[in-house]
Amino acid sequence: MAIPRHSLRGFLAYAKGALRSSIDSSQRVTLVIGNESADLDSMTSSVLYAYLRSMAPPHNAFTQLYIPVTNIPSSGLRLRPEFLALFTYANIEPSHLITLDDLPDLSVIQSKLRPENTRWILVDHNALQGQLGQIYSARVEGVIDHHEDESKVPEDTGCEPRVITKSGSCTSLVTEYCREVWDLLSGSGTSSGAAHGQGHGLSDDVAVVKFWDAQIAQLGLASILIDTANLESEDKTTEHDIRAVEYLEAKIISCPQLSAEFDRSLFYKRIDSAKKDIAKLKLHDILRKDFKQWNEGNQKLGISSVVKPIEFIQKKACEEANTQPFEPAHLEALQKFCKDQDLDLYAVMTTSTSPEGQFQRELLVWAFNDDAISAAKKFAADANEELGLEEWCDSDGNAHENSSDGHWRKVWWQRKVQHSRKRVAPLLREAMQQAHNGGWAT
Ligand SMILES: [Mn+2]
Repeated sequence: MAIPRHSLRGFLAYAKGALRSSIDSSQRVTLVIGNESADLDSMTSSVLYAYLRSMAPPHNAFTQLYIPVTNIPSSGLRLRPEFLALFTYANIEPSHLITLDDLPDLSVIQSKLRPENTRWILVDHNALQGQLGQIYSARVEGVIDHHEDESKVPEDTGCEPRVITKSGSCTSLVTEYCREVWDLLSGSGTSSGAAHGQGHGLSDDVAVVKFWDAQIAQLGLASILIDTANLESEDKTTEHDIRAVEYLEAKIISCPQLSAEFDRSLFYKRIDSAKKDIAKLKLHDILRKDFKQWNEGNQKLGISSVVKPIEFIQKKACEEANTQPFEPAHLEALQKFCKDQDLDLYAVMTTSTSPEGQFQRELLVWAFNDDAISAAKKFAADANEELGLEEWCDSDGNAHENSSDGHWRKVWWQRKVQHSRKRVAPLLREAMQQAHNGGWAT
């Protein structure tokens, strides 16, 4: 039997407790996990899917309960001010979110959470990375994603989805996949029996369910608006996003407590400015807060996405190192980050707005050994046109290409701004594979 209808807050508390007792008593669990950058889209995709699916699981589901996991330790939540801003709309707190801290420690996870007792559904990625991937990849039996298909999830996923398609936000695809079930649930809210006495001052169950629906709809809506710039980015917005926004907005508008107040653009602006409010964070945290890594052969690639320009990184590093502006403190900071992460090849992708109001991207690539240098140079040559790479100069007019001590580093403007890490990562990985196969001589 499906679990009764809860508020999101109630559901997360229930799921967290159920996960703990399933681990303690070696019971089956179904985990819905976003990618390791744990951005807003990954978090809301897993929460939305797990929440709706748990209220109406398919009849042959592995378990009735679907547990949403945000793919970072809970300490990472403080690096994501947009999460905190959004949580207030959904009446949840950081402690409600289920994170890697709620899974057994990696050193013992295999014995405490036996692979055969688990089923994994991937949202916002389609290949389970890192140690979790090494242990549980064969237990992945469902995916909803908008990244390039790595062909790691089996073609036949049984009663779970295998949806990998282009969209601005993965949350749009989750919304689309679940909307039929959600409509049924909203219609049957009065018979759930879970909606009594919730203290909202609402007189009937229908109103309570509408309020819960509106809370979760705001959670989903935030990601889609962030990922498509309030549906205004032509490069990113797809039909999936437009339809999902209409659907979620309708849920918010039909809730009497919220309909009068709700203003989509204002809502977007609030979450977006929270996301960009990273001035208080340490540079190290800024680099790791939206970070992804991959292994190609014996080489490790890492890419940080940063919502501020390189100039911001330079200033931040100088402040922290207490040096004069424009001394290369940021290079030391970046290099230390790479060392900590044990990277052979590193990229920083920045996004910012020009003084004229244009969306812009910079790309820094840094290779730390000969193989990585071959790959980086191959990438620079092959991807030059597709990404619109153009030499970047700092405010003194100096280009930023450096080759010394067995390193190579270069910074570009990426003029084809439609290409996010979703495209840049595969291009770098391809160059690494080809350089590794000896197809390129330095
Ligand atoms: Mn995404």
